[in-house]
Order: sequence, then structure tokens, then C-alpha cells
Amino acid sequence: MKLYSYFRSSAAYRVRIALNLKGLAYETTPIHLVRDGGHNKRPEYRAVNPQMRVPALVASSGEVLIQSLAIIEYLEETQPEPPLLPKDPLARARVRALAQIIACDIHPLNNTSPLRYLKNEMHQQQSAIDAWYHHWIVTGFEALEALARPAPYACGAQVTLADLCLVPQIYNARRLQVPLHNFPKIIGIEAACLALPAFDRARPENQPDAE
Ligand SMILES: N[C@@H](CCC(=O)N[C@@H](CS)C(=O)NCC(=O)O)C(=O)O
Repeated sequence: MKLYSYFRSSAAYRVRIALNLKGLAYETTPIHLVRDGGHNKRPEYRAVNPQMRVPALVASSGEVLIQSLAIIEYLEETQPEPPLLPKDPLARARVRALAQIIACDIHPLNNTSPLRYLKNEMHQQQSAIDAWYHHWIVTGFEALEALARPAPYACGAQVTLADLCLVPQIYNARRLQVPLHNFPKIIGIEAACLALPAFDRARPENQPDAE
């Protein structure tokens, strides 16, 4: 399989963790999201993913899959071990809820395109953009801190999709210097996850395109 990725992309980071946990081999094709206005905007990448975002996964069949959660669910269905979603429907709904707080309610507001839009089209100052970024992370993390039951992972003794979304979002928060001292449960979950080789290998600094 081939993963179009960018070392700092938290959506790609989620998929890297899933591939590693499931022991699936893949090669990385880096797509630089910043250089020259973003290599993701080039026609050759647009032909891969018309949405011009990473990640995109070329499956062994040659099909291109996009959207990190859809990719992870595809991996879950085709390579069920180790499971990233519990069997019990209520427990699954809970894991998906935590994952979606991040993937649907935090990340889209803090992503490259919306932040660029705030700057270039809405003419906002960098300080206002930083405040926006911090606000949506802190608001989402407050909910996650209340909901998480670290044992030691976000939803118990097994790593789940919730952890795959949480660890990359914490990386983003740290990079943008969001204070995290009010989120001890979240920080504990991060430490437990990063102790696992599958998470460690997926870290931005361990990618071939790391800067
Ligand atoms: N919901 C998508 C988000 C994908 C996404 O927005 N990726 C970011 C990097 S984390 C990206 O490619 N941004 C480029 C851009 O916004 O131009 C997913 O989960 O895959």
C-alpha cells in the first residue's frame, strides 16, 4: 500500500498509527502542504485526491481511499486484528463519539485551509488566528477530559480509534503552544499510547519527510 502523507498532518498521523498497529506494510509518498503554496494543490495530486488533502491511501487493489476515518474503518474491516473498535455497540458508539469530537469538531476548524482563509481572505491578524486555534482545541479538550476514562487508553485497556485521533491532536496542540496543564487525563493517555512502538513509529519526527 502507498500512503500520501505529510509528517505534520494529524489526519495522516491517525492512519499511520492504524497501519502500524495492524502490522500492514506501506510506503510513504510525502506531499508537502506548505512549500510552494502546498504541493497538495498540484494537478498530479489533485488527480489522486480531488479534495487535495492528505491522507490518501492506495490500497493493494489500486483503489485510492481518502478521509482518515473512512480509511481506518476500511483497514478495520479488511484486517480486523487488533480491533480498533470494541464489539459492544454501546462501547463502539462511545469510542466513535470521542474520535468525532476531534475529527469533526476540533480538527476541521484548525486545519491548514481554514487558517489560511482566515489570514488571506478574512485579513485576520496572526494573534486572532492563534486565539481561534487555541479556543477550539481547549473547548474540545475540556469535553474529552470529562469523558475520558484512562485505563490507560482513552476508552479502557485496549487502544481504540479514540486514541488514534487524540494523540495527533495533542501533537498539534503542543506545536501551537496550547497550555495543556488542565488536561491530566488526556496527557496520561498520550503517554500510554506513545510508549507503544506503533504510535512511536507514526510520530511526525519519525517520518521520512520530517523537517
Ligand atoms: N477530514 C479529513 C481531513 C484531511 C485534512 O484536512 N488534512 C489536512 C492535513 S491534517 C490537509 O491535507 N490540509 C491541506 C489543506 O487544507 O489544504 C481526514 O480526516 O482525512
